[in-house]
Amino acid sequence: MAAIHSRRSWTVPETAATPEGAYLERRRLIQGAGLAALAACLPGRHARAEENDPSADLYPAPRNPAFVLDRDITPEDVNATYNNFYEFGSHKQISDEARRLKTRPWEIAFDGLVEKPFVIAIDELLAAMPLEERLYRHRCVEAWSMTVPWTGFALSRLLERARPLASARYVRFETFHDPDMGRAQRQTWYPWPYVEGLTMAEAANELAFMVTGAYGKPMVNQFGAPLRLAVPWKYGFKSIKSIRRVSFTETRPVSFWEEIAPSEYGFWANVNPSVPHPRWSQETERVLHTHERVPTILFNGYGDQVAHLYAGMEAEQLYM
Ligand SMILES: Nc1nc2c(c(=O)[nH]1)N[C@H]1C(S)=C(S)[C@@H](COP(=O)(O)O)O[C@H]1N2
Ligand SMILES: [Mo]
Repeated sequence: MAAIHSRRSWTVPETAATPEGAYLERRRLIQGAGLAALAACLPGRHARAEENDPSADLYPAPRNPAFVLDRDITPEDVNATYNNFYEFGSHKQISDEARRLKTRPWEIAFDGLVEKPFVIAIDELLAAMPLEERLYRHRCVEAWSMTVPWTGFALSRLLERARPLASARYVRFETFHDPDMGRAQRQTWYPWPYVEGLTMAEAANELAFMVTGAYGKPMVNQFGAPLRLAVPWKYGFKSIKSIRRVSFTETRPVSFWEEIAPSEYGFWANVNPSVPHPRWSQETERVLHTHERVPTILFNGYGDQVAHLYAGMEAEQLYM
């Protein structure tokens, strides 16, 4: 991610930044002679996290055929070793560090404008929700993209359970704040914890998905276990990971990236190839596993489902 000009390498777009170079270099190394053994053990190492997961029996969940795609699924090992999760470091290779994320016990608090605030343990929530698999596109604001088989449940189901008041206009999500676990949270210049938000209408949209698993298993830590959001028509930073708190508010929440750089990362952040980021074009995206550049599509291809949410809102900065 890129934010403030005066700060180190993460100030440049992903396509020009060192992490991609480091990633390619690492894959070359792994593929190289003598290191084949390392490559062979990588998937196992990343799979280990979910072995003891108490929800493992819930997977795989049936695939919902309404959410299939025209693109190949990003291979799991590629996706699981190229992540944005700033709590564990401001680069893409955080998967090892993310093993420090302790996903049990894990409670999620519901508060703000609700009939009655409550806290629920993740396994109780999982038992109450009908899990399904959906193939989703994901477009990062840094202009790379991937395709993932997420497992989870519609955010609208969670809203039913939370019982927000009619006065609620926004839903605000908050990640953990624990600098012993997410050691990059010791970087005090970031406005921790990571926060994101949606309007109630966006949250109620069929596409808004609460993710609990990926690739037919409980999610590995680096994907944002045990509960993350997926709003595939918006830039990836809206899809907040490792959610601990869900609040209903009357005023618009200020999200993590909006707080850091409001002229670059807004509240709406809907994907639009014809609205450039202030420092780079959004016309194309790099497909994570093929390295191919392909055109970016308005609302990341989900316009039929979501364009109506923004009718008459031209005065808003809908696309950044
Ligand atoms: N808590 C938290 N959530 C987060 C982030 C983060 O740094 N912290 N990064 C966001 C960004 S910029 C992207 S592109 C996606 C990346 O998801 P992935 O690592 O599963 O590809 O997570 C989003 N959610
Ligand atoms: Mo992103």
